[in-house]
Amino acid sequence: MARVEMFSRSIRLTDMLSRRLVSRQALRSVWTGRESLEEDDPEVMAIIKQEKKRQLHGLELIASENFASRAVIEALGSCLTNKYSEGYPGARYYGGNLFIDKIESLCQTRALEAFRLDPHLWGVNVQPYSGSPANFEAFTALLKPHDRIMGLDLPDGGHLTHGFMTDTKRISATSVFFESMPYRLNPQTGYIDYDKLRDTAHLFRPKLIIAGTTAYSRLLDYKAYREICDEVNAYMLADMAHVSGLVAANVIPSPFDYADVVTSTTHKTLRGPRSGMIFYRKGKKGVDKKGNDIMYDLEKKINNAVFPALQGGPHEHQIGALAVALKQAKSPEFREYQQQVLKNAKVMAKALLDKGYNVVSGGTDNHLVLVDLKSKGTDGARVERILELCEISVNKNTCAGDKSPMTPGGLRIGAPAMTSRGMKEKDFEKIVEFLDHGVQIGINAKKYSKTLKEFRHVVIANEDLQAQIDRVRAEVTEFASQFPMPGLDDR
Ligand code: DSN
Repeated sequence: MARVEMFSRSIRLTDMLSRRLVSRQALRSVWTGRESLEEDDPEVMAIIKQEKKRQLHGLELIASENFASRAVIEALGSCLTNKYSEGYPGARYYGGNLFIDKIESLCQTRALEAFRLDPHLWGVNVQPYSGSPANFEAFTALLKPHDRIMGLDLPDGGHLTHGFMTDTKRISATSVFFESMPYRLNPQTGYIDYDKLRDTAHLFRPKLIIAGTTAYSRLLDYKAYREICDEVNAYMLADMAHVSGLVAANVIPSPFDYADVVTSTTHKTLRGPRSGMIFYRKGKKGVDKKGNDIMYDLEKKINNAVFPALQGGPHEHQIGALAVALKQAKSPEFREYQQQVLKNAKVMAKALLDKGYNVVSGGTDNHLVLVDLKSKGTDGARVERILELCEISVNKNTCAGDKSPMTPGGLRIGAPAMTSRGMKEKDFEKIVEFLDHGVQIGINAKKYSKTLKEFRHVVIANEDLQAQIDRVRAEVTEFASQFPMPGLDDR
């Protein structure tokens, strides 16, 4: 072949290849929606990878957190996220809900089964987006604006939505739209003071009393709540968010034996997606003076409060994922897991007591331990920060009598998440060693700093403290990385 012809063929070939390359690049630059997250948004993907690494390498001890299973995460990231379905199964405001109806009905059925409830006596709404909406929805259903409620005070272990307000300010919307009166712990014992609750209820005459906690390590006396509610003619609402997994596994007493309404989140001990549920009584409530049946009227009120009063389209991907978690909650493996959670929390409480810590109420009957660090000369905020630098996640928490939620005296420590990674009693003893090291570093760091701001600066600027933190962090990550992570691959 002549050199000129060879040359022009090679030019044509180069042109063709570069045209192909350009068109491929052009194609690549056209967004189709089928790109993986890695291809589509490397920035978000990189942050997710960092968070995954944090979860894999650290010790997760926040009492309200857990690790959802792979099946739950798959349902959560499914096509169910695409659908609008305002209304309820069989009565929607949008077409195309045949399968969504099946998912939501299945979730309702499984919710009742998971808590061993007779569908003639109990119903459930699985649409609340999470626990705080569920509580406000339940209050809206049962009460008129400015009706009176009583809940455990937040510094004593109650939740914001149980009517929290300070001396000068109404903080939670539940204290703005309803009139709230707290009940508290007995400061000597660290247990709920039911006598005082009864006396206050007789004076305040609430329309609803909440039996629920977020930082209380003892079992609730649901029978006592029921009696007090009956004495003052109040609804009894149990918020079992923290303990719903333990209740489903039947390893602690159930609020369903006594309450009129039960609310819950679904991602704590229950190990589901982040979502909420409201259970309500159905059927016969009693008999009036003339001998006529009095029926519960909660179903319509609760359903209307969720939709259309306070929510729009339900998050059916959450509902699908919750259905998966509720099936898991009926398994023998789930019961074994919850039994292990109780054992691990007990071991943790004992190990802390043995090291001279002030464990509120002297121990635990559930999944968490509350430690009051004031007697150690430090506080929850400082220790939370040190532990965070050591790859241990806990949260600062008020103990009864604490004024500031930003620098409270306490630390709340939970067993559910690390038990989900397979940790047993001896591993929780090791965890207490790590916690103790963190507290000692916090106590040392406090010597160099007066304010929390100075403290935060000192712990990263002081080389000696840094070296101590680095040592603990290295041990923590080596220890935690040995345990498999449910729901995520280990890369
Ligand atoms: N934020 C939850 C907890 O940590 O207890 C309650 O909603």
